[in-house]
Amino acid sequence: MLIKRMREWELPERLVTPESVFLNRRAFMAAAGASAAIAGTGGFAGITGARAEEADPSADLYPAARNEMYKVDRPISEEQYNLTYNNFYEFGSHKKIYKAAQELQIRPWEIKIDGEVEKEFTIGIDDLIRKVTLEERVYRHRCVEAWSMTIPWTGFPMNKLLELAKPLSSAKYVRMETFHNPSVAGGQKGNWYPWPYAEGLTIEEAANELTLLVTGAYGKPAAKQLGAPLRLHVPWKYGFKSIKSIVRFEFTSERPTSFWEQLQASEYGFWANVNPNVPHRRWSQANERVMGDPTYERSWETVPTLMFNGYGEHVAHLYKGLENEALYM
Ligand SMILES: Nc1nc2c(c(=O)[nH]1)N[C@H]1C(S)=C(S)[C@@H](COP(=O)(O)O)O[C@H]1N2
Ligand SMILES: [Mo]
Repeated sequence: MLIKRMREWELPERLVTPESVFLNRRAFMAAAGASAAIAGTGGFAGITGARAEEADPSADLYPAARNEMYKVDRPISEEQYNLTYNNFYEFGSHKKIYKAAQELQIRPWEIKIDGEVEKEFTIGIDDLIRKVTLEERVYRHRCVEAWSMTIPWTGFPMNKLLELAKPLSSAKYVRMETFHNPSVAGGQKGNWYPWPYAEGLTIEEAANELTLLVTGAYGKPAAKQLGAPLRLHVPWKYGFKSIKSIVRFEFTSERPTSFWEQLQASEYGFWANVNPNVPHRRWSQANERVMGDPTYERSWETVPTLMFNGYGEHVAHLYKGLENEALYM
């Protein structure tokens, strides 16, 4: 008997939200958005981040073809839930920041590539998007606060950005930075945070096939509260690594200090790989509450958290020889 060992992200099709359900919902949401715009309430448009007067120049690239390599064993989180339950401290230190985030202007949007690269340069988001091929990938997202969602991202492998950036061999890390503009992002007026938000990966992590630079979600350009026009998603790490609204990639030989690490290094480290066996200083990481999924949410059910959030087969090798580091916080 031939037994094909399934990779953890290749779980059976029947466990994924049926495409038809997803597409029907997408059609429904689009219709709801259109009627809100017509009614001039702005209510729904305020949630999606799609204002009538701001046509997204990349809209023609959506929906991108789904990469069927990446499957998960959970239904896709409800879009409306995902769009109204967010961490984006630039707009407030609570989950209901979606309205405030609509103030962010996402065009023009310049991205700086600098540090230890062959040649530093700046590129507009639309030039960048047209140099790569967008694809859709359904990924698990696990916040360090012990909740999770399952999201159909659109984006491109970060490896493509490395090809464009041409880091020197001396560059061991890439440091990423979010915009800094306290006049639109009220949270940035609070000087008790080390703005701008920053994160970092090793070059090997950035080059891993799973590491995705995200431009969209749910088959369209990303809503502002999700970190438009360009954010990271590293699905085997706690959510805070997945920096939003990136304006700079700096290549460096020194390990960067990230936003949360600077605030509280004893609780939020550089590596932050998901591990159910290593508790946070103040709570267990053994389980997670599945958000935006009616089945789980109604019952307030939690499910066990998986090592490397279920992506160990792809990434465990990155940490060989680093056993003495704080890999899991
Ligand atoms: N710039 C920036 N990026 C950020 C954050 C933030 O506050 N600011 N929060 C992080 C955290 S803690 C999580 S869980 C995810 C949340 O992404 P989501 O709102 O799309 O679920 O974004 C991450 N990226
Ligand atoms: Mo998070």
